[in-house]
Amino acid sequence: MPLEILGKMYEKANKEYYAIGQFNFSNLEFLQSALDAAEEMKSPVIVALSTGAIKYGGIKNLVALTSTMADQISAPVALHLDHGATLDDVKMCVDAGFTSVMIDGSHHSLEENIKLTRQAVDYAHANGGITVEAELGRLGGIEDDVNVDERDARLTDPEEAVRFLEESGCDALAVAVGTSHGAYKFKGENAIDFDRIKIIKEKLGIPLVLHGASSVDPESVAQINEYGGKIEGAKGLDAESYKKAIERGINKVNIDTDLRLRWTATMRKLMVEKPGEFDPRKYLGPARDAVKELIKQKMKLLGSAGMA
Ligand code: PH4
Ligand code: ZN
Repeated sequence: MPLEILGKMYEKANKEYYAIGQFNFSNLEFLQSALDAAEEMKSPVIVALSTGAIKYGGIKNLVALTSTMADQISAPVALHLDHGATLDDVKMCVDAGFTSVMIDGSHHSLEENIKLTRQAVDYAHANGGITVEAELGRLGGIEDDVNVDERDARLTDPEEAVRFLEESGCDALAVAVGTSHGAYKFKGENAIDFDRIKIIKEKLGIPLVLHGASSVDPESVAQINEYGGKIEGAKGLDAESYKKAIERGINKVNIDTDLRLRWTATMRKLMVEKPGEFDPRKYLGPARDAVKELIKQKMKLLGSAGMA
């Protein structure tokens, strides 16, 4: 199928309370993993490029690859810009054929964030009805905060979110509820403000997005360390947290770190076990398969399997 507008994929997910996985990529193999998983699981899928990934692979190459590959499968695929920082980022991706963009104005004041998001929405909607995700609040662990006022100042404020939606016109909102990017999310138990998700969903009704949602699978971390790596104190979301977040209204779950960890674990093991191997296909292939299996498990967990 041709690349699908993400807003269309959201309609069913929002109504039926399941989430679609966003899987970041910057090369052929990660893209193959995500699309093959989607086809096998009959799941919608979002593949995403950050500005860093675009710089790495080249926008024309990556868009051509994605749309050519999406054309050959029947599962719906959306191509999304992750954490666009400027209006120029958004325009570049809309013009290049992305079907969803994120404008991340969360580091600006509320007024500036609204203004920037409104400009992104006007451009994206006028040029192909492209879906726009915005972000309100700051990502980051909440257990580290000593004081509740400080914590609340960083997490997404439900009343502010109502004003933000009315004035920016965004289609989906990334909420700050205690998750963070990378492999070191929590020191102790998962500390996510699930009630906040529910309150925001009730007030807004639009698809909500959970960034920093990797599980940081202990098996991958252990395998990396066993074969010469050094990753200490890594921790991510447990399966129960996915369930609770999705029940309360999360419709898009961003996963990148988990794919990187599984990839690295597979490669490290192969490099050690087969020191004479120098055909890249012999180690890139198994890493690609391992990432595909991981994505299939995620699709089941998120409830998107069987929804294509
Ligand atoms: N993301 C991924 C951001 C990747 O610049 P970059 O290519 O490294 O950016 O938006 C997530 O929310 C992923 O969360 P995770 O780290 O928990 O997988
Ligand atoms: Zn993110």
